[in-house]
Amino acid sequence: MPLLNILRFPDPRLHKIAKPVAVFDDRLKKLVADMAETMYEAPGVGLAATQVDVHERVIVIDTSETRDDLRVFINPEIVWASPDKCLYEEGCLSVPGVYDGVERPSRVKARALDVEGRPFEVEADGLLAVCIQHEMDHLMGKVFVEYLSPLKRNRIKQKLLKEEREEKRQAQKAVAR
Ligand code: K1U
Ligand code: ZN
Repeated sequence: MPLLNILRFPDPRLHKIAKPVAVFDDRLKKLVADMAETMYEAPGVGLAATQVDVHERVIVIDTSETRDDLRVFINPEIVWASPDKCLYEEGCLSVPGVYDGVERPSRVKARALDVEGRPFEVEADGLLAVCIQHEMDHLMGKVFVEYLSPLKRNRIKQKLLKEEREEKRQAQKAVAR
């Protein structure tokens, strides 16, 4: 199965709002399988369809240490969030090499459909709660750096643009050889 290309901040496509999934067919199963493979290979603990330029409400998450507990959330909603917050050092596959603290509700209850269209609910805390909220932000076109100060965000943007220019330069050099 092919690995999918992960969009990098500040790509404007990361700010598109995802639409609900309406059809639960083999195309959706293939998208989920490709997203899971891409997340495991990256490696990451989550991936939202927005990050692979598919603007539908699909998330994959595996926060287990053994990397064998894939969770798939189609059309997820947060139905309850705790009033207590926690600060977690977040990362993002679309913002490689950058980790920073984000404060979010420490526990959430999410409702979603599985890949067959069956509804389920999950109550989450710890990394799973952080990850569900982080991935659901992606579906709304929000990247975690938007919680940081404009100064930090701009520094991250310039750093990633510089890295992208350097990668393109190296690729052109390799073609010219
Ligand atoms: O959405 C993404 O880009 C995935 C992101 C999820 C996430 C991680 C940490 C806090 C909030 C959200 C990542 O997976 S970043 C990579 C990462 O944290 C990790 C990778 C391998 C093992 C353990 C963690
Ligand atoms: Zn992310």
